Amino acid sequence: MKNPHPPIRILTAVPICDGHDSAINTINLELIRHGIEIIYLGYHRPARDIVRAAIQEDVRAIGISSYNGGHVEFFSEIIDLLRKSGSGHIGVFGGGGGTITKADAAAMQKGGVDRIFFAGTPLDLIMKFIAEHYGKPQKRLALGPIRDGFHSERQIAALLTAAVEDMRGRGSEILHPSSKVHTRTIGFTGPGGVGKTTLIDEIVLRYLDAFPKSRIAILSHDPSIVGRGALLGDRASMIYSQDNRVFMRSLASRGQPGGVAQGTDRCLQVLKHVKPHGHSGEFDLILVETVGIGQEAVPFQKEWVDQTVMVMGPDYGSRLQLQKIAMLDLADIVVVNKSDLAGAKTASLEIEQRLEASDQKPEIVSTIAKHHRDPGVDRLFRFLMKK
Ligand code: B12
Repeated sequence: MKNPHPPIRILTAVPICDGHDSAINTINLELIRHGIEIIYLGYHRPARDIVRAAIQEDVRAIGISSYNGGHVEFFSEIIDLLRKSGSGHIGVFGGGGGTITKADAAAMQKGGVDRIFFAGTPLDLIMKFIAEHYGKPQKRLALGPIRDGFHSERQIAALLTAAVEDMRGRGSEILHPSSKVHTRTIGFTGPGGVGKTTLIDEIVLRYLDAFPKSRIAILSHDPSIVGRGALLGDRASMIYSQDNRVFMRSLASRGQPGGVAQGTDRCLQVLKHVKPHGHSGEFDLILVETVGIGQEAVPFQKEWVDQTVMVMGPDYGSRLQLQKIAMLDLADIVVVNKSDLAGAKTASLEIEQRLEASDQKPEIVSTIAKHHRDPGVDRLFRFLMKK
């Protein structure tokens, strides 16, 4: 159903060479409490990564927390990059204790920053500012012409927003779905905390290396309750997915049970048919990450994905619990991640025994995704590329 008042989406981050993330973590929580969907990019982030992510996520504004100096230049670089990429409509605001002086703030606001908040500002005042400046429904920008059949990141982002909000018709003028889909789509699912995001990031690294001209899209889901905010934080733990050849979009489940969001199928349609600028055709690979799922969930419909990967950790309770996990009967590959933890060997054996009863006969791979160049992830990558 069309949502008349979709939540405000704001991207937050801490600049490069700055590890002061405690303030932004507090502010993020307060924003979420006020119904805002936060895409959090983490700390030590260069301006170009922040701007790229803000455009891809089609956010209303960027909030930056800056404590280590260089803020005048950093904020101005963000505004410059936004304007150059035709996204000057994205607001920029932020704060940074006593590091940002009143004189600096005045210069920054003159240069296009909407507002700088100083030490001691009550959080209520920040929420009021956001509601007043970014809370009103925005006039949708024209998507502009598609050049030679290719879509800019801003156009892809706007099409995805239309798909999420179920704005039928918007964007159809620039999306001409070809009947044949060339894109390979892989779905990753599994309980929360098993390392799906890190695993996907490592797969991205290998794909970008193996196919130097390829383009990847990632559709990532995090949980939220209807009418509430959400912390969409997968980008904060990704390194390789910040590459220029990767387009990532974070979706909140907005009360939809089962691991995905209401607009997931429409978003996949968009991603399978757009042709990103500077590429030879459609995206080569789409990776979908679900919310951390429960035993009953079967998040992917058959026609959505070409392969499904079920990611498990060694800690699932007991052998009996394994019998109840529906996705173990449906996955093409089962990954036992965090296989350096105690109990991982037993887990692999128990899962293997459990899978003997499944018709699907999936491959089992043990990985340690947090280890760079983990041979288990190499093996998983080979399985994924074999098909
Ligand atoms: C806590 C802290 C640390 C912690 C950081 C923990 C963490 N994970 O964040 C630790 C101890 C690790 C640390 C380390 C360092 N720190 Co330090 N740190 C501080 C301290 C004491 C408080 C900052 C803070 O979090 N305040 C809590 C927030 C909530 O309060 P606030 O700042 O008043 O925030 C309000 C507004 O600013 C605004 N706001 C802030 N951000 C945002 C964002 C948005 C979007 C919005 C809307 C509003 C907003 O809203 C808040 C609401 O009231 C400050 C001193 C200070 N008083 O600012 C120094 C300070 C920032 N640190 C400083 C320094 C030098 C360092 C180190 C380099 C020290 C060293 N030599 O190792 C390292 C660098 C670490 C790194 N990797 O970057 C200096 C920076 C000097 C400068 N820029 O010129 C400061 C100013 C201390 C000083 N006076 O020398 N630090």
